[in-house]
Formats: sequence, structure tokens, C-alpha cells
Amino acid sequence: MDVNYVPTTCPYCGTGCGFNLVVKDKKVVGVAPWHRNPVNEGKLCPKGTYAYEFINHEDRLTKPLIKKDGKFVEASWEDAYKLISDKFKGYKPNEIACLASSRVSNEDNYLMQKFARAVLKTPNIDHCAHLCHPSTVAGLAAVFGSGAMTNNIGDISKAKCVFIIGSNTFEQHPLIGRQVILAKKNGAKVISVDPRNTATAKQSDLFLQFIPGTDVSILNGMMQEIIKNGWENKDFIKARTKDFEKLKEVVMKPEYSLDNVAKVTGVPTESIKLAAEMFAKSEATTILYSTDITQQVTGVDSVKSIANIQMLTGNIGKPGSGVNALHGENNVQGACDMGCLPNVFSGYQQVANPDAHKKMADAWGCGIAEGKPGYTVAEIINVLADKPGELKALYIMGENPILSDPDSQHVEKGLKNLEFLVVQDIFLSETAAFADVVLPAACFAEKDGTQTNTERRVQRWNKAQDPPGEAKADWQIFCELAKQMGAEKSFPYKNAEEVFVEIAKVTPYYSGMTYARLKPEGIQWPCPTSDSTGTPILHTEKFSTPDGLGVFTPVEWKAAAEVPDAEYPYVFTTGSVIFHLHSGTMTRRSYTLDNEVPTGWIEINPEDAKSLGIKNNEVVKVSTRRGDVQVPAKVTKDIKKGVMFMPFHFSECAANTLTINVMDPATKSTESKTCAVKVEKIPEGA
Ligand SMILES: Nc1nc2c(c(=O)[nH]1)N[C@H]1C(S)=C(S)[C@@H](COP(=O)(O)OP(=O)(O)OC[C@H]3O[C@@H](n4cnc5c(=O)[nH]c(N)nc54)[C@H](O)[C@@H]3O)O[C@H]1N2
Ligand SMILES: Nc1nc2c(c(=O)[nH]1)N[C@H]1C(S)=C(S)[C@@H](COP(=O)(O)OP(=O)(O)OC[C@H]3O[C@@H](n4cnc5c(=O)[nH]c(N)nc54)[C@H](O)[C@@H]3O)O[C@H]1N2
Ligand code: SF4
Ligand SMILES: [Mo]
Repeated sequence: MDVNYVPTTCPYCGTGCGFNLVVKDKKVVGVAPWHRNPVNEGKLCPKGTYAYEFINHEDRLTKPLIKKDGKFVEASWEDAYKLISDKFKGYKPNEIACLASSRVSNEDNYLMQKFARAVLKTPNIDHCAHLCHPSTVAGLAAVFGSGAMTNNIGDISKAKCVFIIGSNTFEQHPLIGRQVILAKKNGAKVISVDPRNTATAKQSDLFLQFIPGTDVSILNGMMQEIIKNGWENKDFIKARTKDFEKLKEVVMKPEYSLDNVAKVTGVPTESIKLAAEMFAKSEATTILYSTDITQQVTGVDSVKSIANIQMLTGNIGKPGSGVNALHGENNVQGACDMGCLPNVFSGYQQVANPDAHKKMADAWGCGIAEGKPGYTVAEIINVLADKPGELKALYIMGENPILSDPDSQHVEKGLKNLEFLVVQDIFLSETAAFADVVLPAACFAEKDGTQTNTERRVQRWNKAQDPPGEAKADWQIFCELAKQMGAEKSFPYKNAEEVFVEIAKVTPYYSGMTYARLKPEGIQWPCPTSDSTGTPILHTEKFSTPDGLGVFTPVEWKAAAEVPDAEYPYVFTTGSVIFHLHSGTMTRRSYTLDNEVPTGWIEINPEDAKSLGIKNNEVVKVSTRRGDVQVPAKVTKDIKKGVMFMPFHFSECAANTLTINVMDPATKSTESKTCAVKVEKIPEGA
């Protein structure tokens, strides 16, 4: 028997845990701990533990598929490439858009944006980061000059106060949750701000159960209380920041008095007061936040408020502190770093900057898309649905917008308006079903590459088995397609490492990295030179703004886009559970995970259930202005009265049938988190 252990990193969440794949007779059969990995020290959550189960599932795509008369027919790679090339050549650059993926490697993503810009010459390249964390990038860039998580994962255990807002850390980033437990053991106090009494909230010393969408109000209220009591860090404010007076003008307004904030947020004044005191008086306070802050039209405001309160209390640039935006997917940081965004090349070099444009055109040795930002993912879907004919072809790698984008009917309408859709995935997803051509991709265990976790750590994937059937690594598909389209000179790579060499060459943050240097535990960017060991904590001496000072950027609280009314009387919010990831293409094909949580539900407070006459487990009808679904009720005190919650993983009760597609004008992120909902009993016999 031939058994090997191949070290790799987890394909699920942005924590980026390391583990070994157990390979027996050339097939992956298990996961074994990798004790020395600095992120997780050998520990894993259930998704990591069972990350091998979907790999050899019978549903894996093994051959290209071409749709003929409404049905998929297996095809050769040659025929698939020819069809795609012929079709793409028939469209103008602005008629094509590409969606890259937070789930695939840096090498895969880098080549997709290069293929979009250098072969298709289209500026329209984006990915789901615009559904997830754009407000982090925009909000933190305004205050600190840079948008990444400031400290490292291990550093969280050094905090004396951990303030968690809009992150269900214990379910969504469980191995970061472990650091919170370690901090507690070291004497830290934990404060959780959430509308639901989540697994995370249950670990906290102080739980502020508030109304969704009132984050800015609570943060401004806490800042007023801190300033009133003189708890602000005067030395830090003086030495490292500017515009403190502007902050005071806003947060000292009567609207943000404790009494008012209590009314807006539904949290007792005493709890807000105590939170402000615990926060400001601790030696080191860290903030953890995630998408419930960012996936709202008011997302940038909340992120700015978080940055403001950390500067006010001097909790930046030192151990146990920081603004720790927990990025969601395994490689969402990397997909952004690689330039899979409509406004930047890799390393956040602006496409509209003529110097950056020339640098990339020279490096790639060809003409590239004009230097103006293209459409974001939400704009792409809106244009498809509402302006038929403007965009004609779409190439999606590793995303499943039918289940994951808000307002599914709107997404479906958009995809149906396309003349030509290519989907490159490892499974025939709900979105792939709409494609004209489906290309079978190799999964994380079947290819070499790198991915970048939430603490900016670039780590390796190592090939452990061959892909099933004729499936190929995503980066390889782009090389072959580029060749078919006559652009082989710009895509000369023989392996993933050669792609990484080019990434390092053109991407300042990655310049000092090589595959050899990434062994064994990865490197955190910025790593500008070959002798740099990377950067665990950002902004230790100065911020990344032009003058090095942090800029207080006060914001006023604004209500969510759609608030409850007589017809839709409850606040609706959505999210994830520990056993499943997103549209569930992988977790629902992992026997153990699927067995734990086989379908969805809606969480309803007992008082609301009583007034609606609904019992636990009863199937109910849930509707919004967009659509309706039928789903079992979970009656639980863990959710605030007046608020309803659904996980969004399940196609049979898809939460995004209900959500609203409104955009933040600044960041183009959508409001997949909050809208107004109605819940009804289904009459017997109906
Ligand atoms: N198991 C699992 N882990 C995951 C994922 C997954 O699908 N499954 N997805 C990954 C990805 S891509 C992401 S982006 C992250 C998401 O990570 P999180 O954002 O932590 O997860 P969510 O469940 O989306 O929501 C977090 C919490 O915000 C609360 N909340 C709802 N509305 C509001 C509000 O208005 N304000 C505040 N402050 N809180 C609110 C919800 O009740 C919920 O408890 O998780 C990553 N990890
Ligand atoms: N209502 C609601 N909607 C949400 C959210 C929410 O909390 N509530 N969360 C949002 C968030 S935070 C995010 S990040 C998005 C996620 O949105 P998506 O990224 O669309 O969701 P996934 O299900 O992760 O889709 C990834 C696809 O990639 C495929 N895949 C995996 N590995 C590979 C590979 O190596 N190569 C290729 N080619 N394909 C691969 C998978 O099979 C899957 O089909 O959803 C968003 N939607
Ligand atoms: S915490 Fe995230 S990265 Fe770690 S094992 Fe779980 S899903 Fe994978
Ligand atoms: Mo995400």
C-alpha cells in the first residue's frame, strides 16, 4: 500500500488553516493534522476535517459540456475551445464580462484577469469580493490608506478586550474563534454585538443584542461615552491622527447620547455604557468584524466607525489590537490582490493610472483593455437583467451567482439575456445549468498553487492526486484558450510556479516571494524584497496615507434600504452555518457535513412565533417583495424579537430568492443582509 501525506491549506474559509491530505494509491482518502502550521497548529473545524470527502464525489465534472438543443452533450477540449474562441472573437471587448473566484488559487485568478484584459481586452473583470468586503477596502483606505486586516491571527490571543461586531467568528472562522478563547484564558473580556445569540455571542462576557443595521449608531454612542469620560488615548490622537475635531462634531451630537442610541439599537443604556468602558480601559482592544458589517449599503460607514473608535482609543499598530476584518472565502484576499477587480491590476495598481497601465502592457507584451474601470459583479448582473444586449457574453470561473447573489430571479433573468455563457467549475452548479459551455476544473487537491488568507499570509496548495477524467487546472485552461485565440506568447507557462514568478515580478506586495520561500508556513505581505520575512502587523509606525497620519472620518447613522412596514413587518437577515459554505456545492457533497445539516430553516423568536401561531419545525411561507420560499421554522430565543434569520446555502429554500438587490453607490456592494419580510402559516391541505 502506497500512503503519502501532502501538506496543503483549506479550500473553505479565509482563516487559511493548514492540514495534510492523506493519499492512498494515488487518491486522496483523508485529512491528517499539520501541527506546525502557524495559523491553526494542527486543529481544524468540521469543514477542514472533512475537506477530502467531496474530492472524488461521483458528481465531479470530468469532460467539457456543450449545450445542444437545451441539453448538455460531452465534448472534446478541442471542440470546446474552438467554440469559445469563435464566439468571443465575434464580440466587442465591452460586450464581454468575466467573473473570477475567491475559491481558486492566486495563479488561476491572475491568469483569468490577464486573459480578460490581455486577450478579450475587456475591463469587465470582478468577483464576489464585491458582495462581501468592498466596504472594508473603501472604508479602511479612507482612514488608514490601506484596506487589509491590520494584525495577524495569532495576535488576537494577546488582546485584553475582544470586540466582535457583525462576525459569527466561532461558526464562520472557527480557528480564529480559537484565538478568542486563548485571549479569554489570558484574562481578556469579550464583547459581542449581534442581533442573534450566536455560538460567538454565547462565549462573550457582554452581549449587546441589537437591531440589524444600527451598527454606526452603537459605535458613535460608544465614542461619545468614551470622549465624555476622557477615556480617549490623547497621545495617540496627537501623534498619529488628524481631524479629531471633526469626529467630535458628529459623535458628540445629542442623537448619539446613550438614551437615543438605546432607542435606535434596542440595547439597554447600561450595556452600551459598560461596553464603552471595557473597550476604552483595556490595555489592548482588538475588533473583529466580518460581512454583516460590510454587506449592507451602509457598510463603508460602519467600517469607518470601527477604524475611528480604534484610533480614538489608540488600538492600532500594537500587539493585541487592530481592525481585523475577517475576510470570508479561502482566497478572497488573493483574488483581490491578483487584480480580479474592475479598477485595479494585481497589487492594487489602478487601471486608470497611465503608468500602471503601461507597466502591465509592457510586462504582458501586448495591447490591453483601455485604462478605465469596468463593471462590478452587481453592475454586470444589473446590466444583463435591465439593459439586454449591452453585455452579450459572460465567462464565470468558480462562482455560483444563481444561489449567492441577491434576488435570484433578477440574476436568472440576467443570465437568460446572455447570448453566450461559459462556466468553469468542479461541479455542475445551479449557475452552470444556464451555460452554453461548461469546462471541468481541477479542485484544490489536484493542482499546485498559492492562496492568501485573511491575515495576508500567502500559502501553498500542493497537488495530491490527478483531477478526475479530463478536468484541468484553471490556470492551464486559460493558457490553452489563449493559445487557441492566438495569444500563446503572453501565456507561456509550463506550470503554476512559472505563473507565480510573473505575479511576484509585477505585484509589489509579493515581489520578495518564491515557491521555495513560502515553505513551510507562508509569508504575510507586504514582502517587497527577497530578504523580507513579511509583515505580521500593519501601521506600527505610520499609516499608509500620504502624510502617514490616520484620518478621523466621522459618519452619521442611516437606516437600512428596506425597513419593516405593515405588509412586511419583520427584519430579515441571512448568513451561514458552521457545516456549510455558501451555495454548498462542496459541503453538500461531503457526506459527513450534509448529514449534520441536510436542509435550511428560518429562525423565529418565540414571541413572534406565538403571535403568528407557528410551531417549531412547522413549514412556513416566507415572502418579500422579490419572491417567496417554504421553509421549516426554528423557534428560538437566540434571535431578537422582530428579526428573522435564514442560512443561504440551500437551493430548495434559497434565501436569495428573498433578498434585495440594492447597491451602495460608493462601493457597488449589495445589501444581501437586511430587508423586510413576511412570514405566514401554510393553511392545512394547501
Ligand atoms: N461555515 C462557514 N464559514 C464561512 C462561510 C460559510 O459560508 N460557511 N463563508 C465565509 C465567507 S465568504 C464570509 S464573507 C464569512 C462571513 O462571516 P460572518 O459575517 O461572520 O458570518 P454571517 O453568518 O454571514 O454573519 C455574521 C453575524 O452577523 C449578524 N448580523 C446580522 N445583521 C447584522 C447587522 O446589521 N449588524 C451586525 N453587527 N451583525 C449582524 C448575524 O446575526 C450573524 O451572527 O464567513 C466565511 N466563513
Ligand atoms: N443572502 C446571502 N447571500 C450571500 C451571502 C450571505 O451571507 N447571505 N454571502 C455572500 C458572500 S460573503 C459570498 S463570498 C458569496 C459567495 O458566492 P460564490 O463565490 O458564488 O459561492 P460559492 O458557493 O463559494 O461558489 C463557488 C463555486 O466555485 C466552485 N469551485 C470550487 N473550487 C473550484 C476550483 O478550484 N475551480 C473552479 N473553477 N471552481 C471551483 C464551486 O463548486 C462553486 O460552484 O455569497 C454571497 N451571498
Ligand atoms: S476554520 Fe476555515 S480554514 Fe480552518 S478548517 Fe475551518 S473552514 Fe478550513
Ligand atoms: Mo464572503
